[in-house]
Amino acid sequence: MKIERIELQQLHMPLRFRFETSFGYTTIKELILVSVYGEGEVGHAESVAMSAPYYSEETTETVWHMMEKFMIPKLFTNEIETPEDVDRLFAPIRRNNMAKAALEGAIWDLYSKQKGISLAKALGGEKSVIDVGISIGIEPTVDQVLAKVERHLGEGYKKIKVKIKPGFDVEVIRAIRERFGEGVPLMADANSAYTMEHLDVMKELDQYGLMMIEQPLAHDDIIDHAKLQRELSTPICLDESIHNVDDARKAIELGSCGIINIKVGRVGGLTESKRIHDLCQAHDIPVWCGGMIESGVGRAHNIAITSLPNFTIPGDTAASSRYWEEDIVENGVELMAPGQLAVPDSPGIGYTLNQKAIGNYVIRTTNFRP
Ligand code: OSB
Ligand code: MG
Repeated sequence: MKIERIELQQLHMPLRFRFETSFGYTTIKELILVSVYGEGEVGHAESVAMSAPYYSEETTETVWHMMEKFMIPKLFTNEIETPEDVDRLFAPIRRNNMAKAALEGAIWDLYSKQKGISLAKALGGEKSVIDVGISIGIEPTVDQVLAKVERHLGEGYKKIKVKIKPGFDVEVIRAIRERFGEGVPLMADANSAYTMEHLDVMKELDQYGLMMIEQPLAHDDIIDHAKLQRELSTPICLDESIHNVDDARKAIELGSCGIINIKVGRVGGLTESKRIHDLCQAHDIPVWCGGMIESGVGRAHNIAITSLPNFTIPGDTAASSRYWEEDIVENGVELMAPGQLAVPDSPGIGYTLNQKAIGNYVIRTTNFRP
């Protein structure tokens, strides 16, 4: 694969609603759109890092810096035959997984376009349709959460995830169960807002038949999560704590979780996502694809990885129109049936960029050449 040009574009996309989690809120999503040009094709991906280092240590600015100073130069000075070569090339660079994943993902898209196959197929995915869920943020009142749950259940989403934090947890879950019943596939995501001191709250949550509790404890912990898991019958799902396949192996070995949330950006790319998927499959640990408030480009990548067989739990890839007035892919990523997205079978990510929309959101563009 000859890489002729790499374009980075920083976009600021206003969200249709304020998305609040236990670590902060987002009203404008900053992202870096990566376009890699080679042999008449172009591959795209986006960096999912947030504006500020509260979900992970990376930010929009650190991603740009790492790509410009260290990663793009490697791509221009080494032979690349497959996306796996990119994974190997970036391995000596410590962490900075979201920066790595954005470049590696664009090269996966380019590679599958050059081969004339879908990204899903290039990754080994076989599904043509995926079930998806939705992640509902922290709202000013429990009633406002209930209104959102009602709306999104009406759209057929197959999993309802609600964000919790100390003081906004049991009450929310109880209200959802009382109003919508035991049958709703429901889970809670704490984004590391609790410690073992909150064991009583966790045990209360354990009474509500949740599909899982996501990342209750520290972002860098797998030891306390193992202790907590032994106290609960609800599976723990790890998000922030898992950065690579070795983290996943250790968490499984320790019994720190029963489920893993795979986010392509958090684990450094599609190649590593596949490794984690395969390891979890071998250990009967189901996985699902998390979300980072992506544009349609990131959504398309999420759909492709979710087409792999051990993604048996609906992920957070909701429809574009939930987030954006206008997405940066033509027609947006929209539900084909209630709670379901189609896996495109056209080459690469299967979505065309909407250049006019990109023009409305872009605040910085730089081109790099060998
Ligand atoms: O923890 O899964 C998370 C958004 C930003 C950062 C972290 C998380 C999330 C979400 C949103 O839950 C998922 C989405 O709708 O994209
Ligand atoms: Mg999470």
